Amino acid sequence: MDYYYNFVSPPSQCPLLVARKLGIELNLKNTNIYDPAEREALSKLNAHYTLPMLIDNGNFIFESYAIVLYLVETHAKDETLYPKDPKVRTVVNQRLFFDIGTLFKQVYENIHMVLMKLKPSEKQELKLAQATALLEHFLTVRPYVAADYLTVADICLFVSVNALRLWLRYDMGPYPHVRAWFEKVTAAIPDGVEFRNQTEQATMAYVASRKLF
Ligand SMILES: N[C@@H](CCC(=O)N[C@@H](CS)C(=O)NCC(=O)O)C(=O)O
Repeated sequence: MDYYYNFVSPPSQCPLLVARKLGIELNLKNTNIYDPAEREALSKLNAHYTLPMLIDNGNFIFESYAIVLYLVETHAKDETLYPKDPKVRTVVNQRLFFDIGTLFKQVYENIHMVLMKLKPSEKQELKLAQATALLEHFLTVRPYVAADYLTVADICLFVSVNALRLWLRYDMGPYPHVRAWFEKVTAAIPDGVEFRNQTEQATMAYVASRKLF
């Protein structure tokens, strides 16, 4: 499977981690979306021009969580990462949609301001704090975001919280359950500590190259 991605981009990181957890080896195609030639080549494969994208047997899949679900549906040996029980699966889906439509959306908006060298507005900061508080609440109810065990929702939300730390240097002090869960998910992902270190180095190198902080 060819995987077009950029390591600095959080949406590219979720399928990478899920593939790692499932023991899938992806054919990695590191892509720079800002290079005109690479962008042109990507546009021929993906009308949305976005990373990440997976190609499997002529199947072109974009949207990171669609890729994540494709990987579990096609490769998971058991159903723990994406449980089949409709009651549990609904909670996993709800957390994924919460991330893409609320938490990561706010993280992304705030990162966008950083990339523009602007300060996020009070409203943006408030919305981000509210979304993070909601994640904290989920984790007061259960040890993982959707079940009593790790699911794909934990891996995707883990990437969003990692982006909060790296891109926004966010103060996680008020969110003790999120902090404890973040360490637990790090331990549950193969080479989770290494992933954190690598994303930190890659993000800091990018930030330095753009003189953002
Ligand atoms: N919802 C999409 C977001 C993908 C996305 O926005 N990717 C960015 C990189 S972080 C991108 O490719 N941007 C290029 C562009 O919009 O031109 C997903 O989860 O895959």
